[in-house]
Amino acid sequence: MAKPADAAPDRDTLLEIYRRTVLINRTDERFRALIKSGQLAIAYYSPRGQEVLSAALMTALRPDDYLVTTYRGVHDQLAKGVPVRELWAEYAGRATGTCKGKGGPMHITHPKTGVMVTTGIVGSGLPIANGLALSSQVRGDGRVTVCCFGDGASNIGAFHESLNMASVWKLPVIFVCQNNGYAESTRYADGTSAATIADRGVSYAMRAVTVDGNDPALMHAAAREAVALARAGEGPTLIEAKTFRFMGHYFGDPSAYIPKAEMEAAVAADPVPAFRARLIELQVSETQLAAMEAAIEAELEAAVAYALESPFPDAAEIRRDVFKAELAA
Ligand SMILES: Cc1ncc(C[n+]2csc(CCOP(=O)(O)OP(=O)(O)O)c2C)c(N)n1
Ligand SMILES: [Mg+2]
Repeated sequence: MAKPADAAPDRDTLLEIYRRTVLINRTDERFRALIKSGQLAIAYYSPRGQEVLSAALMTALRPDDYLVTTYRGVHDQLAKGVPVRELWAEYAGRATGTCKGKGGPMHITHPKTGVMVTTGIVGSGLPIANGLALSSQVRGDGRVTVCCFGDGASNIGAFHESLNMASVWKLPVIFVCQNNGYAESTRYADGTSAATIADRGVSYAMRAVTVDGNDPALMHAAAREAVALARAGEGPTLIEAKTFRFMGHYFGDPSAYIPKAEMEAAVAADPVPAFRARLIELQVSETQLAAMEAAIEAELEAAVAYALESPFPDAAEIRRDVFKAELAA
């Protein structure tokens, strides 16, 4: 068995997790502002509230490890390292985007940083993640595949089939359920029979843990341990990371189905300012944090300008990258 990870990440790792957290947080803020002002017309599913989870998780990975994520995936994509400019250009449907503007927000792919699939079909990422992990097992390349999905996705048949198969074949895959308590407007307990998502791992003889996804140290430790096991050939882990989404299911969702007290409690425990306060307690200086935040905001401004100034794809592109003949041409 691989050695369990130490609980606390070192200071540099914590700072890197914070950097990714801020990048996600500010990007999300900009997306919502641009959509609201009419400068961007896209379907958008905000990960506000889930930033720390993703930043802590991806910091435990190698750049060449694979990621499969969902429509609510901008936090995962940024934390995994997709270049900010190309990411923005793709969300805006421009020819300079990661998929030449032909994927859009629901289909971000960037193999150079391991982002292999983003899908809007709930639960469909898990079997694909198994396929990626199987390819690594066969090639012996030591890569690990992380598959992110929501609590609602754990009620889809493909989730159960995939956990079973991954366990039987001891695949180097980590299933990360970002449990934000809701699937569209359905509360967890109204649609999910198991007390915890981790309980579902038991049926498949899979190592499964529940962790506070909003705690950078705990989330990072859980991810590191799962990565070490997967790389050592010890098979898959199911991580249930508890979190909350502040902005409803889709951009513009009034979230009337979330009780006011529940929302207020979540906002009071907002993981982003809590993380910043923790760094200050650890004697990281205000100046250092402010400089980091300013650098991210400058990079972001440049990326937004780059995306909005980039052209839309040419109509002649429509068939390219679809059929083999066009690929070869
Ligand atoms: C197979 C399938 N069924 C239904 C939908 C409609 N749908 C889109 S998102 C969603 C809720 C998913 O909730 P969860 O897995 O908890 O993810 P979250 O949105 O909370 O991140 C549903 C039912 C879909 N896209 N695909
Ligand atoms: Mg959910």
